[in-house]
Amino acid sequence: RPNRINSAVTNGTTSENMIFYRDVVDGLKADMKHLQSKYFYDAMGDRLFQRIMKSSAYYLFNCELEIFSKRTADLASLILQQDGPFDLIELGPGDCTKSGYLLEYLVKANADFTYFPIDISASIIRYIETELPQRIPGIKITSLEGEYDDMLTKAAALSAHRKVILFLGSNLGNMTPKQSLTFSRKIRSHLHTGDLILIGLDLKKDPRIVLAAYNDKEGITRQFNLNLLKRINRELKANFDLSKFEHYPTYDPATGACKSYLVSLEDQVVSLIAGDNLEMISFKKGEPVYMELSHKYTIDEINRMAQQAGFSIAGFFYDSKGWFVDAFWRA
Ligand code: AVJ
Repeated sequence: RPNRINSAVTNGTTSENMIFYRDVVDGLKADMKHLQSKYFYDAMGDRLFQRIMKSSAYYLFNCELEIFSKRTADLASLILQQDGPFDLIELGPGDCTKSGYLLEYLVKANADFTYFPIDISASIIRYIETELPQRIPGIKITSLEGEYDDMLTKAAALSAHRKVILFLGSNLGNMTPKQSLTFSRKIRSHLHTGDLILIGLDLKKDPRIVLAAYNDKEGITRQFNLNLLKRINRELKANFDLSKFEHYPTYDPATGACKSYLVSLEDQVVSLIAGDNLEMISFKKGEPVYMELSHKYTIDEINRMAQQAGFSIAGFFYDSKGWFVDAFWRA
């Protein structure tokens, strides 16, 4: 039976709602209106992201799945190079489709480890707790429901063994390169010399391929972005009219910044309510709301980040197209 550790503020309490409210209002009152993409993942957002991963345009998932399904033994051998029990901590595991290959391999190899999935989504954590033990009998799980930062601190406090961290799916790409470096240093501060992190990052490539991944023809990514307005309507008693905003993805091949916006199609005012607070936000016709960054890197940029965060490079795994990399960094 999996253990579970929760943080107080991610239990559906009012304080969680107030944090969401403050983040949304602060973001929408800023000069450059913005929302935080971590809020995409309510139950519907989880489902839409699942559909994005199955769409042919969103190559990131297929590339990394290829690495995990075809190079499982090589990934595992890097982890098993060092002796002794270890803790395998995954940030943002989703449904473990990719990491599942590695987990299953390690369990079958009788590796002595506990799996710590960290996710902000309660439905993801529940899914992992029920499904994973059936898929991989014998796996030891302690789930951590909450934000990466808080839960990583908890995991580090709980862990008495060497650590291997998985941070897959270009999840780090949601942070700016500067924030990513800060976050990498933070992870490093929780690790001991010799500990490993396996980090999945999307590589700079033909800009048309990148842009198409965030502009699928079925319009799932469009729905994925608009769904955050729906969530705000429901949870913060707002009155966004989804038909008055349009999904606008961009990619700058020079910086590697792939950004998506929702553009207001007319002058409009939207109201939000939390407790006794009422906020009115006005939008100009053509005004963008910055929704998400999905940053793309070169190998040199990835190596530089690793070094600046206090890691050495322990190995690279590419998909056959060379579009995506899973990089092992050693503390
Ligand atoms: C889950 C954050 C890696 O940025 O590529 C997919 C989310 N956004 N399509 C990404 C996403 C639009 C995805 N990450």
